[in-house]
This record gives sequence, structure tokens and C-alpha cells, in this order.
Amino acid sequence: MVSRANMLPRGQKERADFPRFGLGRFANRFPANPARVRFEVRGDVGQPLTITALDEGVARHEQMSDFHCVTSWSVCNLRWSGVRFADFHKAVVVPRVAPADDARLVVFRGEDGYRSIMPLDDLLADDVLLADSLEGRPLGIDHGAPLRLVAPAHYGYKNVKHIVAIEYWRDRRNYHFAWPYPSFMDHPRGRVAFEERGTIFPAWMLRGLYSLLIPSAVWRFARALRRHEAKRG
Ligand SMILES: Nc1nc2c(c(=O)[nH]1)N[C@H]1C(S)=C(S)[C@@H](COP(=O)(O)O)O[C@H]1N2
Ligand SMILES: [Mo]
Repeated sequence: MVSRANMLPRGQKERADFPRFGLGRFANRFPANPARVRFEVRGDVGQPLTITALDEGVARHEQMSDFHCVTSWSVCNLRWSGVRFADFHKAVVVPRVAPADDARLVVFRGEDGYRSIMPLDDLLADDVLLADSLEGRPLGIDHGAPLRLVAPAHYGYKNVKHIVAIEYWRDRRNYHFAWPYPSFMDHPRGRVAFEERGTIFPAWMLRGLYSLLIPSAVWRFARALRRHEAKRG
């Protein structure tokens, strides 16, 4: 993907660093086994399946893409690698898990309890990756080890880190946004190009409010990571 450093999407500002980031209650939660990919594919499916090797029968793929947090910061030109979600879906999920034809909503769950929901059709885009590597190195615990979603056309909050489950559902009944955060923070699609930051409130308002929270969230997530690493020695 071509860099958009000079023409970021509306309402975004470039950052030089790539901070560990998210909603406050997830700052102190870390994966127990960051070196080992292990997640379940389940939901309205014929046969749930536990995956322990990402690229079994699926070609690896590397891409450069920009990353856009809904709070208005962006990082340009990140080099991710892993497998394309579409390839994984076609080569593994369809034949071995057999989601119902009308199970076209996909929920990603992180080991920290974070989750997001996306339409399957959005996930089948060429630039959506299940990534296990960033800048040529295995993902760190800061950026989603052992495995994260990279969906560059969607705001960061759809890009779930520390994936432990991918669920195909017919409806949203089994999905709740990250309590206690209000659901207006969770747009059903969250596309950056359409500034789908949330629901109820206009994008400019969310952008303005959220941007005030960036410094304290960056600081909080960095402090939690430092403490976690100190504990692990
Ligand atoms: N598991 C998990 N995934 C998550 C989050 C989180 O707190 N936990 N935060 C989301 C948000 S709001 C953003 S902007 C990105 C931040 O990714 P980074 O920490 O690699 O910068 O992760 C997203 N995915
Ligand atoms: Mo975000």
C-alpha cells in the first residue's frame, strides 16, 4: 500500500512512534504465552477448530500499511507479515470449520478480554491480515503477540491484538462491546475513509474528545508495559 503520509484520512495526524494503545481497562493485561499462536474458530459453524499453526496450507504475505487509531493518531508505513484473512478463511475456515452461509459477522477476541466485530465482507479485502510479525520481527506483547488482526482501512479498535478466538455469527447476540465503555464508541464497520468513528455522535465531535485522551492513554499503556517487563525480569 502506498504511503499516505502527506494525505492522511480526514481528522488524522501522523505520529512518529507507534505507541501501545487501547481502552484503559486493558492496559494491565498481557498474553500468558506470547510466543505461541493458539486460537479457536467457532460460532455458528459446523465444526469448531483450534488453530496452532497460522500458515499451515496458507501462503505467507507481507505488506506495508498505515495504522489509524480512532482517537486521531496515525502511523505510516508499518511492515506487517502473516497471512491474509481471506486466504485463511478460504483455505482453512470454509473447508474445515464450515460456517453457516448466513454467518457473516465475525467477532475477534483477545486474550485480555478485548473484542471487536466486523462484517465478513470487510475482512475479505486484500489488505486484511492475521499478522504475527512487525518490521521483520515476531510481534511484541506491545503490538499484539502472538497474533493480531491488521485491517488498515478500519480504525485501530477493530484491529484486535492477542487473538484467542475468531467467531462467525449470524447476528450480534453473542457480542458485547468492551464493557464499561459505551456502545457509541463501536461503529458496526469503522471504516477510516468514511470516518466511521462511532455511532450517535458526529465524527468531528468524537475526534475532538478522543484526541484529548491520547497523551494519558499512551502514558498509561507504556507504564503498564514497563511494569510487566520488570516483573518478568
Ligand atoms: N486485545 C486488544 N486489542 C486491541 C486493543 C486492546 O486494548 N486489546 N486496543 C485497540 C485499539 S483502540 C487500538 S488503537 C489498537 C492499538 O494497537 P497497538 O497497541 O499495537 O498500537 O489496538 C486495538 N486492539
Ligand atoms: Mo484506538
